[in-house]
Amino acid sequence: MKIGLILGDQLSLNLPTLQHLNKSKDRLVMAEVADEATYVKHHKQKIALIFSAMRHFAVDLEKAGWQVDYYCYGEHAFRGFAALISEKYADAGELVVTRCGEYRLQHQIDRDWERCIGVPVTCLDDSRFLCSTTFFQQWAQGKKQLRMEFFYREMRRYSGLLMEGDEPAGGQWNYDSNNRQPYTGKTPLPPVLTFEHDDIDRQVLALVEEQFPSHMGSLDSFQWGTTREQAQQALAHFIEHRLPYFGDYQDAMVTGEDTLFHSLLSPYINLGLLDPMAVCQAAEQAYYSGDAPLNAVEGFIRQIIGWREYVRGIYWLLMPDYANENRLGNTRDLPACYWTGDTKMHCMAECLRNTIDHAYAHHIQRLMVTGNFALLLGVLPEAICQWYLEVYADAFDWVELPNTLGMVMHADGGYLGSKPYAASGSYINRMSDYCKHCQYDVKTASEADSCPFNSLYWHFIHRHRRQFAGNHRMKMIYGNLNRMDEAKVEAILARAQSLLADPDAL
Ligand code: FAD
Ligand code: DLZ
Ligand code: SF4
Repeated sequence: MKIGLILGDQLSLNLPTLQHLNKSKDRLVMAEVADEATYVKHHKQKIALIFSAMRHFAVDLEKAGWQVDYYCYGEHAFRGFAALISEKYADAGELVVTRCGEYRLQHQIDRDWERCIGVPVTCLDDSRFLCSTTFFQQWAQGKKQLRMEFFYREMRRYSGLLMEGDEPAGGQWNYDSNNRQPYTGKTPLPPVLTFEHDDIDRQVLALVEEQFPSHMGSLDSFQWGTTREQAQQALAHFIEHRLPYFGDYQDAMVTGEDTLFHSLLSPYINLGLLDPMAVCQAAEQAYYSGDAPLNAVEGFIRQIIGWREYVRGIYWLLMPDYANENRLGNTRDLPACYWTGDTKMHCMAECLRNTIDHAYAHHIQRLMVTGNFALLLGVLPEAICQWYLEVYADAFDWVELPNTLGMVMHADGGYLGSKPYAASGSYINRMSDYCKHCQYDVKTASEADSCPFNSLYWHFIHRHRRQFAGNHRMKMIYGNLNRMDEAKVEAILARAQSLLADPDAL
């Protein structure tokens, strides 16, 4: 007999493990284990989503004729998979597992498992991505600089998505110049999709409340779908109600509106409940049937076959050294508000509320508010990366790390952006209504009530002038700094220093 271990983010019926095994002879193993549930202090909703989705997937597998041994949290004494398998399956002929999303666990498997477990281990490549790690390595080889846009075009050609022969649909690869407007309220907001909890959900929610009481968040507002069918409903809901305006309002932020026109599909895609290519095909279909404009559909598809595949490629190209990068030499810890949500900065309070209540924040909230603030403060990349890995329902190291360490913190020197995404309060003011509701003044940088993003932005630009003054994309910013009155610069820097002395007071 062979056994197949199915991990919590491998909930796909086309998983290579299932193709490799024979349902009439072999057994599948799924387990909720402390090593995975506590290697960081995951948000309660993230654990609940994963456990419930795992339990529902086990039912689907049994319905499809598989024999599944499922180990529920708290009902067994194994901390991790290796101990469980060596105790229960020492007589298995082979252990089959699809390669892990995260380096941490894959490294343990490669290093220890055959020796500890005493069973031959076969690792299969994960076919659920468009771009294999080998293809990405070949693509990256010999290039001085990697750029997502060029990778994305390769993926468009390879997938055939939005291609008309050899040409991109509409004649352009990228329609971002038509996107990214602030939200004015003219377009009605989409309806909210909710799912009823079944017995499995209720059992898991009670279990998580009992076993992980000190983890972030509350389960009262748990709204995630936990089955394949619900994930499909979420996709259909997005295509009908949100996709048409996805591009227009992709970067907008509005007080009290936690999702706007975003898809909320990342947890389902990352867990394996939705196939990324099928998601893109559904969006493409909406364009060809006239239900969504090209700027929206292209922008959405780019996030999935572009950014999502690109960050995974970077992760496997550069791990494990990547996780230790800190090119800006940051040392600070995260302010307490990242856990409490308690801050006078209205933009931060809004994004943190969304995070704490829903284990969600949309991309621009993550990048330009909570991320930007950590960058401007000079937080240690390890500390902010761990936070992002803990708090979002969609967070797995392979996707979180490049986004945080690379895109937000610029700690890798620039694989995900040729310049840091550092921004002052003006950007937040342009893209949101946050500043209207804030105690701080977004128009000033050196006064006692000045927007902290403004003062810290100029401090960041000033303190990193040796790294960035030669960057041609930052020439204008350094030109502005050089032209600023010396006394004004001194006053801004002094105000920033006082903020840096006590960020918890903000
Ligand atoms: P939408 O805005 O509707 O986008 C559609 C889909 O595109 C997403 O579901 C996702 O699958 C994909 N996507 C969009 N942007 C990215 C990106 N930059 N990288 C990878 N995929 C992308 N995404 C995760 O899935 N897991 C993470 O742990 C994660 N951590 C992040 C940390 C930081 C600091 C930042 C700036 C971004 C992070 N992202 C992460 C990317 C992005 O913010 C989320 O994918 C997105 O907000 C999820 O919400 P959505 O499904 O509504 O996305
Ligand atoms: C994130 C997570 C959590 C919280 N719990 C489990 C678990 O109990 N059992 C499991 O199989 N997977 C879990 N996961 C997902 C794993 O961390 C993920 O599969 C690995 O890190 C590989 O990407
Ligand atoms: Fe955020 Fe500054 Fe605007 Fe306040 S004024 S909401 S701190 S950007």
